[in-house]
Amino acid sequence: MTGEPRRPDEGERATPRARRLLSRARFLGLLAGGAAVGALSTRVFGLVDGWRENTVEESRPVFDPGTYRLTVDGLVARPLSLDYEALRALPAVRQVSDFHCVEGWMVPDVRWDGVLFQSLAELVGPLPDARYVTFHSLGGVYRDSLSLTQARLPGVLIAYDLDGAPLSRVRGAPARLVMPRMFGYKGPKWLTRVEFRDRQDLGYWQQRGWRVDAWIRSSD
Ligand SMILES: Nc1nc2c(c(=O)[nH]1)N[C@H]1C(S)=C(S)[C@@H](COP(=O)(O)O)O[C@H]1N2
Ligand SMILES: [Mo]
Repeated sequence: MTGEPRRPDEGERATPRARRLLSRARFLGLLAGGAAVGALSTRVFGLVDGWRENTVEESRPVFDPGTYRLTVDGLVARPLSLDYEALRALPAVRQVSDFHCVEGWMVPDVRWDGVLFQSLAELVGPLPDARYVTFHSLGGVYRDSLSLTQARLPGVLIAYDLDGAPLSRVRGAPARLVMPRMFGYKGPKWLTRVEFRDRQDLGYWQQRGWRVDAWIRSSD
């Protein structure tokens, strides 16, 4: 995982396609060796772009650029409400990381562009009691949370572009949380509210028994 300021020419130097295909092939090879053929077949779509959709909402939330707001509120000195353009106008970074779902699939070398959580936190000024952050999706069905310390780790991003293009509806347009050191369920798609709190809120999957801290490597 890397996090660095975006440079305009970076797209040209992006991870060579060959490397991505190779690591994908390795991943599929591992699956073929270690898992049932049935499990492999459910991942065959991965040959197309690597992603499998995981959406619990009955229908995917719709992003309307005219009415969309990213609200940043709760225990902060200066609450914010950003429309899509204002979000995109904030200083941006590019971050490259492997995306892991706890179900066992992953997408290597995903390029995300967006705003560092840390930059957003500086803008709003968390109050002393703000120790947790809840990330809410449009539609009110899905949310998840991090401690403020976790959210401030390098590479934690409110992402709006994936591999150089704006997020599609299925990937969570217009923005999703990316926490590259944790499993994918910690990153709500269709992000609409970032809420600073004094206690940790239980997210959608935590209410159903999944761990609050979903580090990809347990040694972390
Ligand atoms: N709003 C919302 N965000 C979500 C989810 C969801 O169901 N709804 N699923 C999570 C899980 S479990 C994963 S692995 C990733 C999947 O992202 P994808 O559907 O773009 O592959 O989104 C996460 N964010
Ligand atoms: Mo997931």
